[in-house]
Amino acid sequence: MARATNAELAARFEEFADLLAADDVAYKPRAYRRAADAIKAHPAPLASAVESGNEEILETLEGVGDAISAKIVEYVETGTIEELEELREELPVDIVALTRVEGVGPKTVGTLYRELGVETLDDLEAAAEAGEIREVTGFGPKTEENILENVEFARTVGERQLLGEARPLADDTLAHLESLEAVERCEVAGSIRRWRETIGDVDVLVASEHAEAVVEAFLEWSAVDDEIEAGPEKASVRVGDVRVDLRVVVPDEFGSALQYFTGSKDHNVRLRNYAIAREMKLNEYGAFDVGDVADPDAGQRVGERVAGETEEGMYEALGLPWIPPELRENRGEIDAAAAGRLPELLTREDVRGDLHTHTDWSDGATDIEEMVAAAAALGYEYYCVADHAEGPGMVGGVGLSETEILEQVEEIREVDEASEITVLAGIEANVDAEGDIGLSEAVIDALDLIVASPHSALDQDSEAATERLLTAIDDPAVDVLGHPSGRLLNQREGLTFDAAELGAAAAEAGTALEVNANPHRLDLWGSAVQAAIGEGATIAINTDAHRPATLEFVRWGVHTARRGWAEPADVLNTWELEELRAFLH
Ligand code: DGT
Ligand code: CA
Ligand code: CA
Ligand code: ZN
Repeated sequence: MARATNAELAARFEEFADLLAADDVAYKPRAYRRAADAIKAHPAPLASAVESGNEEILETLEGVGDAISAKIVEYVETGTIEELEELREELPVDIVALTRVEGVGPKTVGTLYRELGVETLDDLEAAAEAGEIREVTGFGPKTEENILENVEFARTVGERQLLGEARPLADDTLAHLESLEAVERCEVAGSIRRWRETIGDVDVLVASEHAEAVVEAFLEWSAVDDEIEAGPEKASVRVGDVRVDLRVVVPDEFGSALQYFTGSKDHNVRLRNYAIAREMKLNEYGAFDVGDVADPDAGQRVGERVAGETEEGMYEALGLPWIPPELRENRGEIDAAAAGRLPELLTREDVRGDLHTHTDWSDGATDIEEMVAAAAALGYEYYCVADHAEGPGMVGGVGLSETEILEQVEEIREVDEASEITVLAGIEANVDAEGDIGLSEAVIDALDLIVASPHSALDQDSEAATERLLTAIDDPAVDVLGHPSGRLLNQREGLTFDAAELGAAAAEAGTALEVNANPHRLDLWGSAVQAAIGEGATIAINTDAHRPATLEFVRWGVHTARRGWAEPADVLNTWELEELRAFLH
């Protein structure tokens, strides 16, 4: 048995908490969830500590006492927790899948199991379709409708990893491989090289004359939890929840393999057809001139090999410039390359500031000064504090009242005076279901920048959502429409709309559309950014940071904007301060 990772341990306690909640047990679920959070956040593998007799470390975790620590030890030593097994027998429901349906929590799962025998997503869908759910006490037609709308989405999520989680792992994998003598070159491929917002698996490509030695060293890497499969030139392993595929090729074929395994599949299909029309043949082994070949399909290596060692060479063989991986989604990049009109994509160095960030005035972790100091350390020229205003979607006193906003503006002005960078006074207002932001003229006048974001009624239909967002875009007070869809990757689909329509309105109104760089959001996303800037819209790449460290989320935002073909001029926060000021309300 492979050693349990912290992620795996945490998942067990989350399941435990959900099953207890489904069983209507009080208090315990919350305790188990807290323990799961502490386990996840712990920097070193707890299982190794337990195995080497350092069980005391468990009790230092927040929310972990004798009982939970005994269960951790039990799981590490036996691979199961007896109490959890009993609970699973008592409640044989696929709690993880069922609770992925928006609006369905553990308690609902418990009720629907007891009343209707619902155990799986299929059972849930069947019960909703048969109209059985509305008959259960406490449920109604609205719940049933919700379930029918969201069950399909729940089926597709949960299987993919967030870019923000998988990319650091990919970077670690590269660092490990680069340290090996046998490795001449290595690169990530697949969706992670294209910076897709979610990742099915991590693909890694190595150039080496000694494939078996590379595979062996890969399998022995200490981060590997499980071997999935292995052969002489490739291997697949599991690291935490992520599958990593390694492929080793000879250096002479590295470029063609990299091009092939980067995808996307649609890009490759289009590129191969482009090649065929030019009497060329393209595959993972190279680019081949097949002009003089009777049957180009006779084998993989027919014709004269003209490229393959480098990826640039592969595109060059077709008369094309190299195409950045973020663009390889078959959204017009091959035609643009052929016409010499590829965008000059922005880079992180182009970003001069962050326009949507939080402090402990609302739900951030630290004060204004600390956030500003962190922004200055990143080399930013300007920085906007945009804490939450009170309003729809803000609960538990998180949002600031108008009086508090005006107080905060004064403090921001003081910090600005003392700071080497320009600090702008902003707010994150709430776009209500009708598109109104609910701020008085006095407050609007006192602020430099207003981000307006939807935080409530995120299950509106497309028509209502579009009208709502267009109203906010057209509001002269609004400078940036924050996380326009309100989606949470793997959790919530959010509002749906035609991004070109929003983009056209935003261009007209002089409102920027946000690419929220939080890896759980990435909202807007590549295709939406492309559609919006195609209509002349300006975007803003903001981290929505709630603590200094997450200002680094800008990395995910920049690559997401690149997936949307963004050039520096398309991005508000690459502009000089004076240009930015002229754009604001
Ligand atoms: P993922 O892992 O689901 O996030 O997406 P990808 O794009 O990483 O897909 P993956 O891991 O299945 O394969 C990596 C790349 O290899 C893919 O982007 C294109 C290439 N590839 C794999 N299988 C095929 C195939 O059957 N046909 C073509 N044209 N390309 C393929
Ligand atoms: Ca992949
Ligand atoms: Ca793969
Ligand atoms: Zn926010």
